[in-house]
Amino acid sequence: MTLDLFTATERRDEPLADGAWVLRGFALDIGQALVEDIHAVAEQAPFRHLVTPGGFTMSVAMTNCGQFGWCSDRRGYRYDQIDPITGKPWPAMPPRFARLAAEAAAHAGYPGFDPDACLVNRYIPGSRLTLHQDRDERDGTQPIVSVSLGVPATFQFGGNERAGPKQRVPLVHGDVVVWGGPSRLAYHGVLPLKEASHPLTGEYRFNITFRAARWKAEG
Ligand code: MD3
Ligand code: FE
Repeated sequence: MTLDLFTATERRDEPLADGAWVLRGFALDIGQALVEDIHAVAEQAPFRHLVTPGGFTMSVAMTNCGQFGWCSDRRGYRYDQIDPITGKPWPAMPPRFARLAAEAAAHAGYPGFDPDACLVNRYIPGSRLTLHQDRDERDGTQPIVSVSLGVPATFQFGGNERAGPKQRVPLVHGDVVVWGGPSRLAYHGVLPLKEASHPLTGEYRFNITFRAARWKAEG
């Protein structure tokens, strides 16, 4: 038998910070189905590399499903009901996604989570997310739920100020993290992905984040 140090095999809840939990292995049993759902979403709304307002092209490729999709370009960050590439609404949120998000949030103490936005991130070796806050969502009482699939990554988690101390948290296939309450506006990022291979995703890491954007067009 080969010992695989990267694959969680059991479910376990780990406190991360005030209001934030790592639910190890929470999505493990539906991991393959989630990856298939991602491919189906990407067939309708292709992965693309967004440009930041500062003019940098992101190393992480992104797409969305659900009512609202997170978008970035030279004009800024926003949520949009229309995919700027296809000109069509984002694909519907797969029922399995919505179920998982609500179950994980309830498990972590946030009952009634009803996300209207789902951002799907795709990492290749070297892709990273620099330290940032997720502050484009209007309902600060709702958590964010994130699901990690495929190749493992190191997540960086800080406090409510950019300069504060940071924890490093390994996230592997099937891990779910719920961020709410006092942690909702914490700075966070993902270190450059290392080269590795996962049986379900090859060299890729996928991360799905569920959000209550509650965006209104009038700003
Ligand atoms: C902590 N994605 O898409 S998910 C993002 O792994 C993003 O792709 C990362 O950060 C990824 O914005 C990390 C974990 C995450 C998401 C939202 C948070 C952590 C968070 C909001 C507040 C605090
Ligand atoms: Fe984020």
